[in-house]
Amino acid sequence: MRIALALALAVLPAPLAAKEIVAADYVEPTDAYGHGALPGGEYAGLELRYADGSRNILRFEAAVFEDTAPRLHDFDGDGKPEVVAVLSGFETGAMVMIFGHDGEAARPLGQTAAIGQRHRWLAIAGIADFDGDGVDEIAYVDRPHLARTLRLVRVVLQDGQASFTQAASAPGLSNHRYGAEMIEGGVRDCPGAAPVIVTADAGWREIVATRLEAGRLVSTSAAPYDGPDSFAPVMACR
Ligand SMILES: [Ca+2]
Ligand SMILES: [Ca+2]
Repeated sequence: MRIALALALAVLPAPLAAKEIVAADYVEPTDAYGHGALPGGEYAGLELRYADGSRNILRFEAAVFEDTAPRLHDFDGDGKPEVVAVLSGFETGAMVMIFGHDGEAARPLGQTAAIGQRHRWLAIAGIADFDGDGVDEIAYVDRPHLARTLRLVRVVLQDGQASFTQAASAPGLSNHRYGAEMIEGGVRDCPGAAPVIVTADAGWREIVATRLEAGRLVSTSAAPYDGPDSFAPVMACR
């Protein structure tokens, strides 16, 4: 049995080397989805650019990218980044999706469950290892204008597949005002300190710092909210 398996593997073609992603951008702005929560923030395509100078564009049927910018992050520690984007299905609303290059093509490696309803969005705050266990989490606000729930999702990337499990969640937080062009706040990741998610409270009166402690999200008020610029001192490393 073992010998047969070895022979079968021997005749497979050698895998092509995965292309190294060096940049990503949303392209082809569209109003096909017509949500408008993020002005100018709905796109038909995600362009990936590679170290060898080549590029390609990924598109989906009945879905658009709805986000400010894709993020490069290395989830499996091989030194090469994957790409994190927000895709909104016309019927299902937003989901977090991770992309990589498998040697033959760029493709989705996995995605979170969609929110489940058209024109329901999520805004990513940042990506870090919030509890220091060596597995990275993505922090995002689920429906920043409605549910206003911060979610931390653990991402395991193995054998080219990304799997997602919710690590923690906390209500009463937001990082996007309906109709604003930017996601506000983010993740403060300073040397020698656990990463902190920085958002507003649900009513946009305060800036709130949230940490993962013993598996729970713990929030503290950091400063009054007084416009997008008021996040800067809270985001800075001290
Ligand atoms: Ca990687
Ligand atoms: Ca972690």
